[in-house]
Amino acid sequence: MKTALTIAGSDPTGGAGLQADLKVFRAFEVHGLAVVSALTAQNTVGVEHVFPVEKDFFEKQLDSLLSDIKPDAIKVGMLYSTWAIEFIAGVIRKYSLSNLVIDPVTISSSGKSLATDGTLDSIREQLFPLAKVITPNIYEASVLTGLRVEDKKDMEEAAKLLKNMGPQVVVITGGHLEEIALDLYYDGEFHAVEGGKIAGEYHGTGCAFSAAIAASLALGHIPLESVRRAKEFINAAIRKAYHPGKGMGLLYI
Ligand code: PXL
Repeated sequence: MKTALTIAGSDPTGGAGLQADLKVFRAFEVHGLAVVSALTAQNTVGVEHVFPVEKDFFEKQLDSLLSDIKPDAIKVGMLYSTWAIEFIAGVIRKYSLSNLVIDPVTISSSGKSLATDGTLDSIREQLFPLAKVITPNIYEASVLTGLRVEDKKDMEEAAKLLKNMGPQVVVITGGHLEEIALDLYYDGEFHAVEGGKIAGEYHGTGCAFSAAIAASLALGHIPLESVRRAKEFINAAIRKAYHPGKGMGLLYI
């Protein structure tokens, strides 16, 4: 059995965060490992509170796990604290880990901040050079590059800048822009990733998408194939989404 590790926040709704990631890993028949960066108190309407794990204990989780198991892929989601990033970069080098997927999470779909000041800069500087795939949405791509990313041309320009920051592959998800039903894949060349739009009104689409890419990489697929499989998986999950609460829909994963 291949293994994939998520380093992410806890979401009690099970729609995003590490709970969603573990379900995605299971759906891909990859054994899921999870290290918690922060707890959240939230429901389908929105994120109410964030409680970061203590630094020392965050590091103990990773050290203990990685001294025993070498994951076939890693997905990094919500980190919240800047210090977590330096430590993750350190263990990736120490344990020669590959197939790193970075979802540079900044805010929840309901608008709550899921990162502290400097987190995104630090992710860009320390984790992007180690990453196989990064999956910013249009908003995150704007913050990371300083460009206003509003149409396909902007997305292409941002993808080139992001690729220069070190990752092998950049996937900018366009689901948050009404006019753009497009995910842009760039590895030095642009590739079409078909399959409709990953809509923003469902909770956790970004989490599930990056987890699915990591699972597929863990299984040995190349990045383009992994992203295509992930996109197909998310589209199926959106088609079967449900509304157990009063707010956003949750994916069938
Ligand atoms: O989708 C971003 C995200 C990531 N991680 C956690 C979250 C959310 C959004 O709410 O709660 C834990």
